[in-house]
Amino acid sequence: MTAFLYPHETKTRRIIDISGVWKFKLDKNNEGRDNHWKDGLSDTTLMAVPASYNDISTEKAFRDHCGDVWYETDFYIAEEWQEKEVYVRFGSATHRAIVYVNGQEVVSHDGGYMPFAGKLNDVVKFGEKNTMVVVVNNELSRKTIPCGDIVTHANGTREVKPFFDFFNYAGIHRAVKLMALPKQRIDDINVLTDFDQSLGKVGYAVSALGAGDVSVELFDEAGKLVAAGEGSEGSLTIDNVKLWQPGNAYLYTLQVSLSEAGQLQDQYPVEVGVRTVKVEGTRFLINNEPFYFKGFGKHEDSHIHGRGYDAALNLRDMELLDWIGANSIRTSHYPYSEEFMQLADRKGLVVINETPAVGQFDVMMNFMAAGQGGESQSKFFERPEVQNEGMEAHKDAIRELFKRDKNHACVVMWSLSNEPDTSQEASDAYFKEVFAYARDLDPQNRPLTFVNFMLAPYGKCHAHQYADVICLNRYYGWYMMGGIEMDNAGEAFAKELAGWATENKPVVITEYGADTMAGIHKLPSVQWSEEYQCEYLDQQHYAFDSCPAVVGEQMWNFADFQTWEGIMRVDGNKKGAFTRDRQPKMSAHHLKRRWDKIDDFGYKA
Ligand code: GCB
Repeated sequence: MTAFLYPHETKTRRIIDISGVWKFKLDKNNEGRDNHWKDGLSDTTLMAVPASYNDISTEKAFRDHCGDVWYETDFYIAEEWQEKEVYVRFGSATHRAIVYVNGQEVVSHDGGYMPFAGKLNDVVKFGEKNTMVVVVNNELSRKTIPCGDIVTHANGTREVKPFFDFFNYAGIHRAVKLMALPKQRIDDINVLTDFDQSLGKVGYAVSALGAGDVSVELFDEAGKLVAAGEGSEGSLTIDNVKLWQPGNAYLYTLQVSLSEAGQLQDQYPVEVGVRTVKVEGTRFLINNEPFYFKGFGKHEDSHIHGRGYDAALNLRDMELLDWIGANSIRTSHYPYSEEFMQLADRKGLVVINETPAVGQFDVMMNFMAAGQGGESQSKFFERPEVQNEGMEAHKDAIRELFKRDKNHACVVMWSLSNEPDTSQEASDAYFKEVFAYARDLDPQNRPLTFVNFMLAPYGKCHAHQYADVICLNRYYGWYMMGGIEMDNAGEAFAKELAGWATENKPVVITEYGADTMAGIHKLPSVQWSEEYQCEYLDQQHYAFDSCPAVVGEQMWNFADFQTWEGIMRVDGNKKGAFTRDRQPKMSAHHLKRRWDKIDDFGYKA
């Protein structure tokens, strides 16, 4: 768990952020591992950490690199830290990394969106300069999560072909921190909240490394102590509880302490929003009230930074979500930074938290096939490599995501995969196992879902029976029935929804959208114009409003974002309500007018 508790400084924990500008080298000939680059790099250039490395250089070789890249930095560890356990912690490195300190491996990690930490005590020189070298690899296969392939061209160039519609940004995407932790320490904390009228309940379970007695104190936002308890498990009560509500967050702080013989060994705080989540029939209940999701599927994506963490961008996005009347997002198509999740808790933004399982459908340009429907050409889930190594990677991704994010009040549902090819019979056994695995992992037992695509419309999906909520990505009026046919898109969509409604489960439309170039205006409208995007939205909203089982609409996408280059994408996917630099298209104003009239309970004025 050392990596999974967020690196907060407390009375007992010291954190130093060593992000910045590091040395960098592309491994163009794939020779670094054999030639011991782990011991130190020569002929380097510079690279920002955190950031994707792809969009910083002017060379194509950087942007389109396939394989390893290497980073190096120097750091000191204070002599006083000798008494502590010292770690280096990466918020994420995409998609896998090995970290060497003074030439020795301290940690390796697979999976591009999760934290990991390596212990340094035995490899560092305290009080002196140490060198860290990190090799990061961006390759994808059918066995990795997310999925993709590598093709080798006639001239020998290797290319990563993602089975997904976003740029395969890579590098050290989140902050790198040194941590000095007590040897006897808090290792993991689970919270489970409930309430009965004005009485709030916070159940907790703490596990520790080493001996010690656990005690907890619960503080309100003003810093006033509202409850306290002893022991590693228990339940606290709060009089006149202030609930965590969508758009109106309230966060208590659970201060966990570990002491031995009256001496404090470790202390760690967890922010706790008191709320409940439940699915009942076709309703999605937050705090026992039906909730209506309004918002977007997003990406962590911006100019120059790529997928690198950007605090200013995250705040701007929160402002825009608030302005437009959104109450929710999906972390399409991978877990977002821990800092983003903290902001969502703070702002009352409801989150469908998605694993990086995307591209479980091995057709290039599969977004076209996915949107248009028809017969699947893919045999993805029949492949032994998918059923074995792929399944294991998927389970790892689920387990790590749940571990990292389980205590966030903002998380109301887990999405286990985006658009897997569930039109195949073989997907049934696969998802039966994946859902069974995930069921036991969340202490809060939140609803589980995956996101269904158009190749498995109502009546043809082999996995929805395992999901608590039906999530649908649909493009009626764009990939199908586009142009002059768009006038009938709403009716066609409504017809499919009427089928799903018979499942007696809530339905959330997790994607619907039309590519739109900001600044193109056409009367009458044509595809790609701002007018068309607004008319398209009207068709979709007509369908949603016709179906009482629909409890949410998350437009694709919040903002324009970068994709692989190709004949279908003009400098990226342009389905944003906002441009990539976060300015509104006409559709943003259009959505705002609708969403301002729909409250969080779905009441449409
Ligand atoms: C989808 C995918 C998303 C794509 C989108 C599109 O179904 O889930 O990743 O970007 O369609 O715009 O085609």
